[in-house]
Amino acid sequence: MLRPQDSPTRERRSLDGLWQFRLDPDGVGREAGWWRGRLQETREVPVPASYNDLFADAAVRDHVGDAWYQTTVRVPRGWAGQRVLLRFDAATHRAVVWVDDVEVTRHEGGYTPFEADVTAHVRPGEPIRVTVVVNNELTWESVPPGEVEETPRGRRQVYFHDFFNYAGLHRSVWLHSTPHAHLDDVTVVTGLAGDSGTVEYRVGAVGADGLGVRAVLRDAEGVEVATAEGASGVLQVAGVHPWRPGEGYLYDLELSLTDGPDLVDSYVLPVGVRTVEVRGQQFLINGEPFSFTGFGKHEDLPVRGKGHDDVFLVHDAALMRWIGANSFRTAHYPYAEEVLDFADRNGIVVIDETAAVGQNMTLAAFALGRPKVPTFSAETIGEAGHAAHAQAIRELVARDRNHPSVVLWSIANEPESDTDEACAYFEPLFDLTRELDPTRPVGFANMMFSAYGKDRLHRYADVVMLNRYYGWYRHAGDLVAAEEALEAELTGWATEGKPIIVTEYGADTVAGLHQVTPLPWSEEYQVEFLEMYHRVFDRIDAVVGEHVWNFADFATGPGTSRVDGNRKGVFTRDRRPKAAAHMLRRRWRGTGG
Ligand code: BDP
Repeated sequence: MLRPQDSPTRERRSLDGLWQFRLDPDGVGREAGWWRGRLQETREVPVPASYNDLFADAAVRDHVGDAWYQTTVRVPRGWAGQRVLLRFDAATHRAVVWVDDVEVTRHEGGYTPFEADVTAHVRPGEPIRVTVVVNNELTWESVPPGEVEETPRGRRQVYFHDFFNYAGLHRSVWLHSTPHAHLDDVTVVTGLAGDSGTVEYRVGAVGADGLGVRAVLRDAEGVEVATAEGASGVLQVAGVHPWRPGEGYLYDLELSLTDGPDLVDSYVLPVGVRTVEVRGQQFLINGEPFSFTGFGKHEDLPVRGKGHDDVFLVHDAALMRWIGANSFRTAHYPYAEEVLDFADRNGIVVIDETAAVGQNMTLAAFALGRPKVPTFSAETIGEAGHAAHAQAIRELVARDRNHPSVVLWSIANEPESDTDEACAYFEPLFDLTRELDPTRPVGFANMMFSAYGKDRLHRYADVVMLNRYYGWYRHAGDLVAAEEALEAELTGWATEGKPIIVTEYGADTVAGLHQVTPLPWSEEYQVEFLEMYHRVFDRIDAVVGEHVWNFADFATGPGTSRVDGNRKGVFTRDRRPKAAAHMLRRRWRGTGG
């Protein structure tokens, strides 16, 4: 599936804006066929956005079940004779889509795109009614997992991860056109040898029997640097300008489907020429050791929830540059593609994560005070959950494999990782990821309960990724004991011969809370906590990455350990710096101020 784009042969029309919206708390709309006509008793909601925080109404915020969206759009008159597609960049967590009275597609998984060929159901120049039912329920079969409880007060969603279950149409919706004979897939793999580069490409095409494929690579000035013919090939780039951290140099790969002298279809893919490799305990980008500085982030904003927003895309990146962050992890789900495009153009390094979070029932029992159930079993995360996880990996890799900014796949966050069941569950998922993309290392973020000596999954991973909270969930307020424990554990991990990225370390901090003697929740404690980690990191060569948890405060479900959400942000939710931001800036930029 190629993204919508305007090219000499393709056009797109955005469906973003205000849509009609109706919650379906009793779950009657599917039976009643609400897509068959104008949706009744609606209010307007913006797309893209989560619906939860738009109306000061707990029934909307905490809704469990179906939510209906509807809009109309006129198919451009000029699209006669073209294929017409309806594309959703995401619908969280699943959706069914109708064009007028016809179901055109359904999709499971809240953070990857899907589309339907609607050519047979539209007439160029005429309007269509687009109806979508978006369902936000998390179950043992979904990624992430959850459980819907029936209570006397209605249905309640329980989930095992630490961020609010925002739902809705979080990303853009498009109507777009392609020719009938068309390119439908492209993969590039890049290489570097001295000052020459290679761009290996492979395209898929439909209805293209007897047609030719031509590939033209242009540099950032638009100068043609290499050409090739055929559905696959290797372009040689003499005097290559590599993509590198801090400098997002991109070429354009123009792919054309041709019929003799005639252009049938055309698609342009930005390409960064770079290599990634794990060698010993180093993480190499373009053959040079790379150290990750930055954050685990979230897609999370006041009012918008997880709705993608270009304003905060630009602002967050500016704050990351200000502080000296060279990278981030898409905790805990694939982010909007606009975010990766921006990272590509700006040389920001990305650890790309699936939505597999909360697969740890020991942690859930501890955090939610629930009886412990097995994580991986026929009654909990079983075959269906595993299949959904595999599909989530397939869709993530298919969507993001051509982004130079993405250097590492994270296939899960803090899963159970110390049991036979976890090994049986994860080994095939690591294999699958490598089969889908042999060019990037693969890992998962390990949780403290499976500390060094206990974890059994790291043997499948190329990089050790650790989320650690010594000084917070353990040894809270005692940074001396925390420092000893952290160093002892990291020293153990360092003997594994793999690079270590500390993918989370952080302390909840209420902005404006100050203490003379640093105590948890104060700005001073956050500073001293992070400084303690840095002392330890600097003593262990295998540590090649530090990602503070979190870039900004973010919304969570209710709970006694959260005050208006998770406060481990180095910035507040509205992006004001806490004292730790200035400390990190001194460390990461080496500016002394
Ligand atoms: C880790 C999780 C992250 C949480 C964080 C925390 O990976 O999602 O928000 O801890 O507790 O367990 O702040």
